[in-house]
Formats: sequence, structure tokens, C-alpha cells
Amino acid sequence: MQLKSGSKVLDLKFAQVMGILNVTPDSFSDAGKFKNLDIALKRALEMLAQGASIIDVGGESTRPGAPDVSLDEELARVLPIIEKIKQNSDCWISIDTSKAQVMREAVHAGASILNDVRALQGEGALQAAAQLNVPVCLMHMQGAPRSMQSDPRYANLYSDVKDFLEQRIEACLQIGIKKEQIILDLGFGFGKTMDHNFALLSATHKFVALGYPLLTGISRKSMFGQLLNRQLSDRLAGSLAGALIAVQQGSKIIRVHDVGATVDIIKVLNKVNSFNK
Ligand code: 7PM
Repeated sequence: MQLKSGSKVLDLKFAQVMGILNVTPDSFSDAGKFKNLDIALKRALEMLAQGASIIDVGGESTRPGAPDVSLDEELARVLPIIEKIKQNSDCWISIDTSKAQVMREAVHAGASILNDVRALQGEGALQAAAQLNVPVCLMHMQGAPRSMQSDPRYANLYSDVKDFLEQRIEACLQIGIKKEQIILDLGFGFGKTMDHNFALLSATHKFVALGYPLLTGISRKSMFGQLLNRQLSDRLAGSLAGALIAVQQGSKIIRVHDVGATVDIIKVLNKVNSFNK
């Protein structure tokens, strides 16, 4: 299993780590802008040195509960850092956005994966993805970011998530996106209770069996905060345990804040699994 984008190839024989790079809103002064850009570049290079193979650049428009960010604002946040990373590294960059125009400009600036928490349901997003011919991550979300965490319910959790993902796969194939370009994501924390999240984590292997690379995004999420009674800064152990479970069940991309620690646990798992072949 591998991902292709232009001449780039990402081997998914072993799980890969995607490092989260949140692009903070720039201050009004130019000095502030350059400083933020510099901090973000340093962070990206640090995550790459720790073994990340993808940097996920997000302008925060897709964060649950976050206020909507305008197109111009989102472009101003993400394009400079994508360009900066490209000047310093040949790594894979994913762009966390739901806006077709951001997808286009980000890919032109050097991004090579589209990471859309709305699974290309936004205006023009399917068409943009098909034209750009880069891998796309389709994530499940129930409801909309503003309200999705108030009492989420499912008739059947597993089949609701599976049916949604299959519908989005079908929409992608219809418009000409190749099967090999599709990544699936269960959308932990997006319209799900703690128990929904852990039940989905335990069903990772069933989603892997659909035949697409699975991306798991659980790093520091509230499922660990609730289960373990831990603040955001204290969820590393929970997140690592979750990552290990996901990778053991076949998830291929782990989206995390703590790159070095996650790379280590994947190496341990790969070593152990090398004896059961
Ligand atoms: C507040 C709550 C801030 C949640 C940020 C978040 C995912 C993603 C995010 C995911 C994919 C976070 C989330 N989560 N993209 N973007 N999968 N593909 O914890 O699970 O980073 S935002």
C-alpha cells in the first residue's frame, strides 16, 4: 500500500506519522507575522527530525467550535508556511481545509494531500480534488462543528460511519478521483461521545478491511481527557496507548502532536510484529 502525488511516493507498509501544525492567527504587525512563520517552520522541521513523514497544515477553520475563518484569512495563514516548509524540506504536506480555493492554492504552493474533515462536501471541493489529483482524506463527522458534541447519537455507530464513508467514496469515484488516492478517517471527537470514540477505536480493523488506508486522529483528544481525567497537556500516555491500538489493527497514518514518542511506539510494534510473519 502506498500513496502517490506527482512524483512523490509514501510507502504505507509501516504506519506513518503525520505531525499537526496549527497555524496561529497572525498579529497585525509584519514583525509578528514573520515571527509566527519562523516559529511554525521550526516546529515543522522539529517534527520531521523526530520522524514525521507528513506535516498537516491547518488554518483552524475546521476545528470543532472554532469561528468560521474567511477565505482570505485562511489563505493568508496557510500559504506562507507551506511555501516556507517547501523551501526547507521535500516532505509531504497535507492541507487541513474544506474550502476548494484553499485546496487549489495550497497544492500549488506545495501541499500534496487534502485533509478535509467535511469529506469534500463543501462547494466545489470534489471537483477541486479531482482536478488536483492528489490523495484525499475523507473524514466522518456527525453534525456540524458548532453543535456536534451536544448529545450525539447513532442508530448503529459502526454502520452509520461505514455508510457515510462509502457514500463519500462513491462520490469521489463518480467524479474521477482514483481509488488509490482515497484515505479514510473515523473522525474521533467529531459528533461522538467518549464511548462512541472508544468503540470506533476498537473497530479499527473492520474499517481497515474496507481496503483503504486509514488515518487515525486521536492525539490529546477529550476521549482521553474524560476517561483518564487529564487536562490537554497531560494526555500523552492515553494518546500513545490509543495510537498503538490503532496501528496494531492496521491504521496507516497517525495524526499527532507528539511525533517522537509516537514514532517510538510504532517502531516497538513493528519490531514485535516482525517475528509473527
Ligand atoms: C479542538 C478540537 C481543536 C479538536 C482541534 C481539534 C482531525 C483532523 C482535527 C482528525 C483529520 C485536533 C482536532 N482532527 N483531521 N483535524 N482527522 N483528518 O485534535 O481526527 O486536531 S482538529
